[in-house]
Amino acid sequence: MNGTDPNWEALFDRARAGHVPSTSRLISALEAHRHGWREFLSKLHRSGGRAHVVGITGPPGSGKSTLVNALIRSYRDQTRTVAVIAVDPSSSLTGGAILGDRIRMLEHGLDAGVFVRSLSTRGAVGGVSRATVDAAAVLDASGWDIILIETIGVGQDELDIVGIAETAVVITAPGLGDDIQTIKAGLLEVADIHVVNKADTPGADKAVAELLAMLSLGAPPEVDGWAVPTLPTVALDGTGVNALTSTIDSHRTWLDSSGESLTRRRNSARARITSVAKDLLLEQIGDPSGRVDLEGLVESVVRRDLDPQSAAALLLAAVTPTANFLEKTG
Ligand SMILES: Nc1nc2c(ncn2[C@@H]2O[C@H](COP(=O)(O)OP(=O)(O)OP(=O)(O)O)[C@@H](O)[C@H]2O)c(=O)[nH]1
Ligand SMILES: [Mg+2]
Repeated sequence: MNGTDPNWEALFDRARAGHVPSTSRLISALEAHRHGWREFLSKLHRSGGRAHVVGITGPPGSGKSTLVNALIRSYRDQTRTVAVIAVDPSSSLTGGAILGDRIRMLEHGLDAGVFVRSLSTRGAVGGVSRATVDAAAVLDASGWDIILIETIGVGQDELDIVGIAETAVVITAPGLGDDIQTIKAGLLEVADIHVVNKADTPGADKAVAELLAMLSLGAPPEVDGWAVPTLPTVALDGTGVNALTSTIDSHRTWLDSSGESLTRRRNSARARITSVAKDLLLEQIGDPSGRVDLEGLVESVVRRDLDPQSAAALLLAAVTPTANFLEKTG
């Protein structure tokens, strides 16, 4: 792009035709907030809503990357296209993830039906959850059938990412120290499907039993007709992976037929609108050339001529009535 503005339309046309480098460039340009990103995102929204977005979440070393690899194979056998967003693999405690991504890319690298992209929590303007939503929007609008988002799911930002997925698959495995306890309570609640990976290793039966016991104590295992299943897999050799893809499909069918899909889309639209609105306000407030005399308000509050609550109200009043956020920040 030679430092000039990205040609969003041309890139998008090529991305939709399946040109992977253009898809990569669009994701990078959005991540870096290159000129015109906001208008492009607005347009993308109209072309989206077809892909099945699936979150793959679990503690470090549970086998997420290996399972993603096996899922890719299963989906490709069904001639469906798969795009993967691996969130912050560099934060891995096991250290093997980046290598895993490389291997995955090598293995599927010549297959035009597979796209793999890593996003780091460092470097994404506005945070990794925003970068992930934007990347998923590009992939969805470009016509990918399945979008897998791999994340460790530890921090709040990552729980937000799980919320982006229509189907949340939570993985655990025996032998991860505290075993089942390594799944955070928050993750248990968001799981649509539980996977106990490494079913070939000792302790797998115990891990499944513990998980079932924990599920019967915590979140209700059945929500409006969807009984959250627990599936054993061996990601290394693909055992149980076809059963997993068909369970993921069943979940999508249930989402659509129960009306839960609409509820989730509403919730995510609501969260997205308010989060973007907050970003827009913060940009306006921080704009040094703006109408807002933030430093003047600061001095008044320090002198106690004004209290912070009133100053904040004055700030918002100065920002909102005349602001054209879309024009200003494009
Ligand atoms: N025995 C056995 N080992 C597995 C299985 N799946 C993955 N592993 C191994 O477990 C280790 C971790 O697998 P990864 O796929 O990198 O796990 P991850 O959850 O992506 O790990 P991070 O990205 O570091 O959080 C690797 O050595 C894998 O070979 C399995 O089904 N059985
Ligand atoms: Mg990994």
